[in-house]
Order: sequence, then C-alpha cells, then structure tokens
Amino acid sequence: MSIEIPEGLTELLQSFTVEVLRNQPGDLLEFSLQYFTKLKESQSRGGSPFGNEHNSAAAFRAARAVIFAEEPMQTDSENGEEDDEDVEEFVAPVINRFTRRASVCAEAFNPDDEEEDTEPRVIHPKSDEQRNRLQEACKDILIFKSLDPEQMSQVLDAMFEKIVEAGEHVIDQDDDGDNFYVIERGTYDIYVKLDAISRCVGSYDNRGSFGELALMYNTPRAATIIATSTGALWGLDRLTFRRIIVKNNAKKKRMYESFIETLPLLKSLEASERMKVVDVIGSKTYKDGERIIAQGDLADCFYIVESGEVRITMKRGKIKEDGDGAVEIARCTRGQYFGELALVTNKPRAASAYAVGNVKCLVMDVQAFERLLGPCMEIMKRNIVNYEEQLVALFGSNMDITDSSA
Ligand code: 1OR
Ligand code: 1OR
Repeated sequence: MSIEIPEGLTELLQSFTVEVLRNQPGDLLEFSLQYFTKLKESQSRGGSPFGNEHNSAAAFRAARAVIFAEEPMQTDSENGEEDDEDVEEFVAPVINRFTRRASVCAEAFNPDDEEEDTEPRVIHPKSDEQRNRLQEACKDILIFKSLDPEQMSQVLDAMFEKIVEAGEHVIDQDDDGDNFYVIERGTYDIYVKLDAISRCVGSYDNRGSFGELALMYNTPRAATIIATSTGALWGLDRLTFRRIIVKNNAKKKRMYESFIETLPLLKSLEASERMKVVDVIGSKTYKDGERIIAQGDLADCFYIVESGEVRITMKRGKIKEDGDGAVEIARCTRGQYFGELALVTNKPRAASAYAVGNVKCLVMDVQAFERLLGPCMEIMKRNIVNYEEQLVALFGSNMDITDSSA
C-alpha cells in the first residue's frame, strides 16, 4: 500500500521541528499554536514564520532525526561546536509566560543591534482598571525610568498580572530566569544560599521589583523570593525584557559611562561592577524646591547628583514636616551622593533633601545598593564619621545621628 505524502508536508514538519528543538518550549501545544498562527500570517506577507530564512544546519539535522528517526549526522566543521552564529541570530516568536527558557545560549536578541525589530509583540490585554493599577505600580520602577513613551507602552502591554499566596516561591535561586516582576502589593523575603544555608538577606514591602539579574546577564537566579503575604505582581516576559530593557541599557551605558567613571565613591569598584551600577540605576528629575527625601521617613533609595544642587536640612525635633527649626547642614552637587546613611544604619532618614533649581539624580534601590556598593562602604563610613563631628559643631551636643527619632 502506498500513502501519498502531501506536497510541502516534509518541509512544514521539518521547519516546525527545528523551531521546537531550538526553543525547547515548556508548553508544546501553546508553542505549536503560535507557530502555525504566525506561519499563516507570514505566508500572506510572503515571509518565513519567524523572519529567519535560514535555519542552522545542526538544528535542521536534529529535526530530521526527530521526524524520520534518523541518526543526526555531524559534519567536521561542527564537531564539538554549536552553531553559535545561527543561534544568536534566531529570534523566537515567544511570547508568553508559559514558555520557559531551556538554555542560556539560545539568546534571541543582541542589545547592540540598532535595527528596528519586526518581531511580534507580546500583548496581554487589560481592563482600564488593571492598566491604572499597573501604571501606578510601575511609576517608580528605576529600570523603566529611561524608557521613551513608546518603549514604556510596549512594556505595559506585555505585562501580565500574577496573584501570589503567602509562602509561594515566586523565584527559586539557581533556576533559569523567565520573568521580571514589579510588585503591586504584598511583602516578599529575599533568601540567598551561602555555603548551602539559605539566609534571609532582605525583603520587599509593597513596592519595588525583582528578577532582573537573570534576564540581564543570562545567569541563573541569584536569590529566592518568597511571598510572606498574599500579593499581586506584574510579570514581564524574558524576551520583551531583553528586547526593550536590555537594549535600552546599552544606550544608558553609553550615556553614563564617563560620568560613572569620575565618581570618587565608586572608585573601589571594578570597571565591570561600575557598569552593573548603570544597568540598575534610574534617572529622576526634581523641580526647584521639591522634596527628595523627608527626615524620619523609611528609606529605600540612594542618590547621586547628576546635575543641579541639593540642599540637606535637619531639625532636632520629632516632627516630620520641614519648617521652623530646620537647619541647612549641607549641599550636594554633581558627582556627590546622599541618602546612604539610612541604608547603612537601617534607620529612618536623618535629614531632608530638597532640590535647589532643577535637579537630576541617579537613583538606586536599597537591594542594588547592598548588592553592589559593599566595596564602597569604607568611603561612606568615613564620611558618616564626618557627619557626626559636624553634628556636634552645629547642634552643640552629641546627638546620635543614627537615632531613628532625631
Ligand atoms: P534574579 O533574576 O537573579 C532573583 O532573581 C532576584 O532577587 C534577583 O534577580 C534580584 O532582582 C533580587 N542578591 C541577588 N539578587 C537579589 C538580591 C541580592 N536582593 C534582591 N535580589 N542581595 C541582597 C541585597 C539586599 C545580595 C545578597 C548577597
Ligand atoms: P539619609 O539616608 O539619612 C538624608 O537621608 C541624607 O542627608 C543622609 O542620608 C545623608 O546622605 C545626607 N548628617 C546627616 N545626614 C547628612 C548630613 C549630615 N549631610 C548630608 N547628609 N551632616 C552634615 C555634615 C556636613 C551632619 C549633621 C549636622
């Protein structure tokens, strides 16, 4: 009996299998659905489904092996080596939170590639109410700060809501990175394994974001994040994160590299560590007179002045509002930092900070501060001793600068 093989079936299955093997999708059915939908769309435009006209020889042979139960042959040129070039070029269609990354080498995107991307966008439709909540949660997220409005709107489109229960592991250390998360609400503990013992090294309290490191640097997850209450998160898939955030970080590096290199505070860092600082900082602007820090508040950020001048004021009373009795104690200009004291001492802000004229600051969150600025601690601590001496001179008594009520 002979069965006729319809024309095109072999090629169709081969191309499909190549993409499956290269992407190693977590949800095969979902991937297939997207593949064939995309194929249909691209046929009407006359292109290949993923805009990638040539498949790597190795993946192609592996696909044949799957379809025809052949032994995959190796050619001399491939012995021992992956077909890296093709793998780098390939841009997966994906797409959504079901698809987890199988290996760190299958990178979709080269951040230095300036070409406009033509890849399909990830869109998770949202109600107005959801979009408002999402916008509110994202407004202070530092790595979103330097995105242009179009990039930001693509990020918001791609984000999806995730409700978590107390005790849930949102991220497990050493896993592959799938999503970046912005916190809408809830508290979360950060655990890091040291010598096989997991220790709680910090927490998030109803704000902030996490999960960027594995996506930025193609590394396994550096920490475990466990919800300690019910909560709501907004996830951003790996590919959209890389396509937009990592690409933008390459620009940010070019913008801030020379400034960062001049900062005395960061001189104890390796050059590569200084660039990691650039990856996570955000630039914020303040108008004349605007308050940047309020004495007595809980602290979650550290600041470096990029332009303009910042006035630091302090009062001895326990009243939070600035007003009578607040004394100007210092000014910070380009290249100087402030807001480190509360992070180092784990106490509320010891002073207030106000913009004098228009001010631009580079801002870093407390987790990045602790993770990256350890080597700069000596310089900061020397300066804190200096504050203590000044405090005595100004207020005449040895007031404890690290006293939370001061
Ligand atoms: P990720 O993709 O590696 C875990 O997944 C996330 O935890 C990580 O990105 C960060 O967003 C977040 N060290 C490493 N990752 C941390 C840390 C941290 N804190 C939060 N994350 N440290 C704690 C600093 C308070 C340093 C511990 C030695
Ligand atoms: P923070 O996190 O407590 C307020 O938020 C910031 O003001 C503080 O970190 C310092 O970065 C900054 N004493 C205390 N904080 C100071 C001082 C200061 N100067 C700047 N800051 N003194 C001034 C010494 C010239 C001594 C008190 C009179």
